[in-house]
Amino acid sequence: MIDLMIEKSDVGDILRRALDGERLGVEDGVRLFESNDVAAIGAVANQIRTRINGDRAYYVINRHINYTDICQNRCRFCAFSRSEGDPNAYAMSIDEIIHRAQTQWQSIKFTELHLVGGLHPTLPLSYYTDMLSALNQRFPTVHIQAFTAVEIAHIAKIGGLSIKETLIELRDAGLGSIPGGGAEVFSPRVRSIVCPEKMLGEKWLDVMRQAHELGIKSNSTMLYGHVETYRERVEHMVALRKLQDETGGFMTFIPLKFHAANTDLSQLASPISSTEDLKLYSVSRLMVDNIEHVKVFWIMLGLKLAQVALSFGADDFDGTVVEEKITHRAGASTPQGLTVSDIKRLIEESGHRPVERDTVYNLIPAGTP
Ligand code: V47
Ligand code: SF4
Repeated sequence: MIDLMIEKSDVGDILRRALDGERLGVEDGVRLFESNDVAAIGAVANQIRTRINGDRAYYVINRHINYTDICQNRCRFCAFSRSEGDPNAYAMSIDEIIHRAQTQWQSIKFTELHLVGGLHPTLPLSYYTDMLSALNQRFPTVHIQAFTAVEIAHIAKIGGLSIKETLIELRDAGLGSIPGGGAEVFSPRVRSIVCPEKMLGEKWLDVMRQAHELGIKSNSTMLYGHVETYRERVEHMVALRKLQDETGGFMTFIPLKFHAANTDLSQLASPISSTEDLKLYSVSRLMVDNIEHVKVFWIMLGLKLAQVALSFGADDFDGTVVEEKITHRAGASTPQGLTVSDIKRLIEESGHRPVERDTVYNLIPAGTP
């Protein structure tokens, strides 16, 4: 069946090479995006996904906390951030962060805390290290995934330390791994339009390189569906793949679908169809051949399409999340969180086997409290 699909496809030559384990180039990726044969591209991506991860679809019991929405970058695609002095802006105290996690802990024993916030102009380095130490002390068994590469570069500047020194301070205070945000699209053209104040893509890659060299694993992302071209998407993926060849420190690649409501780009962005979304998951699986997992963050893609994406290259459904502000302020209609039984049901309905993992993809045997 798959052979017939490949034979008939306008990108059959590329799909055959991908299936044979050959690395694809930028021109191949661009042609895949230009093709309308999502069925054949998806079938091959699914075959490769199954080779790597079998019929497993991973999930994690986690709790997101967006500790502050005050941000000096004010990216044009971001509906979450506010300026300092805005009466609606917030910055949580360490006690408040602990309290939020604690409230959740009473009903569900999460294995991961996921902390992402804005670039606060004045909070000192000790705020971040104290936050990690306090969480680590209160929840010693929980993995703390915190601070995007952009936040880490900002914390370094605030603390007057190098990136390496900052990473060591954060690690010693309890940082387990780094989320994938802040990558957006590496192209300087795209960044100058959608996030002119944000650090360059090269800097993002450099922070990740240094983290990986210290043994701190991370995720990687690409924010798609705004002004980027197919080529810029593919070049972004190839840049991640190149760093992964060097360090092996990326655990997962997460395409993040742009939500336009309440952002400065609401007029500019062209809406992305579900077919295009699925193609993007499939092309990701084919291009980023050395990152083991492709995650569908159900909050951003929507539950039903996230289920389908598990057959188009994705193998990870992320988690229970509980509270999410970044996409919801930009118009997401998904719930803020899911129960474990909801996640398992959604994965099973999609024809896959739900497997609980911890943040760094150790499998958690069923029935573990
Ligand atoms: O860098 C901001 C994205 C990221 C919008 O590692 C938006 O598992 C869509 O780091 N529409 C921050 N996306 C969140 C982040 C993250 C999210 C999910 C999973 C993981 C992980 C990390 O959120 C930002 C940006 O790329 N973002 N605004 C928006 N309007
Ligand atoms: Fe700030 Fe992150 Fe929003 Fe950009 S995406 S404005 S860095 S919170």
